Amino acid sequence: EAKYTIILVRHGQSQWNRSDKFCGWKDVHLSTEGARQAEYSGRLIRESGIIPTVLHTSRLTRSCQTGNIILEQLNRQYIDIYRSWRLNERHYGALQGRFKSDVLKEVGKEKYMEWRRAYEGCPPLLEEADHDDRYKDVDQSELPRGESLKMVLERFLPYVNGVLIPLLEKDPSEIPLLSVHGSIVRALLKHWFSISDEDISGLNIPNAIPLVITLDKNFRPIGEYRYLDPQSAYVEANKVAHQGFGQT
Ligand code: DG2
Repeated sequence: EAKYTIILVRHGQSQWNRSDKFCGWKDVHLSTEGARQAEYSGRLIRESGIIPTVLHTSRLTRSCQTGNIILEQLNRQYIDIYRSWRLNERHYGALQGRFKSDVLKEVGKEKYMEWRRAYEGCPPLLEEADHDDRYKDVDQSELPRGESLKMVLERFLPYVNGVLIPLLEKDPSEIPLLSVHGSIVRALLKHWFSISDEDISGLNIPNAIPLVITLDKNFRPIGEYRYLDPQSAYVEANKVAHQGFGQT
């Protein structure tokens, strides 16, 4: 029996998604198209009738902007917002700021895909973590210098078990909206839907198409997750998969 409903969305197109650059923890804003996508996302949520009552987002501007635009569309800007570095995108290490096509040319398809999509694929690390005021509440030794999806899952689960789930247990009628990043959505789906290490590498998340998950009283998923616009989700996820490979 369904007890909890959660909405997940990857932010709209960022300026670096648009120019095909690795972004990770770099604080890049939405593109004009990304803001438009976020509006569409808000409309989809409104039309679904599944109206979020609390927003969870990262400490990166692109997911905060997306969450704000969605709440504006829903006329719900007053709801509580939780922000955490644990919901940040995967840290892309030394690849951050580089063009995907350049990295592909430099290291070849196998390594490129391993860094982008293998569960344990860790990009080359930065020498120093990003010491930024927005992370001043975080134990600095916990700040990543580059992460695999597995490492993302490990730093993200304390948030699920320590914040998201307790809030739902307190009030099961809450509908959390997670306005987050590609890797956070992949990590969450892997965790809840027990996707294998191998299969997760084929899963790509489109920008700004919300997906809905229902869970039973033990926080186990009921049925599949569903995109609110499955057709666009399919087309857009395919484009994500091909980033860096040019137009062919
Ligand atoms: C992208 C993902 O993350 O890139 O960090 O560049 O969701 O914040 O746009 P997001 C990035 P890929 O792993 O899809 O190459």
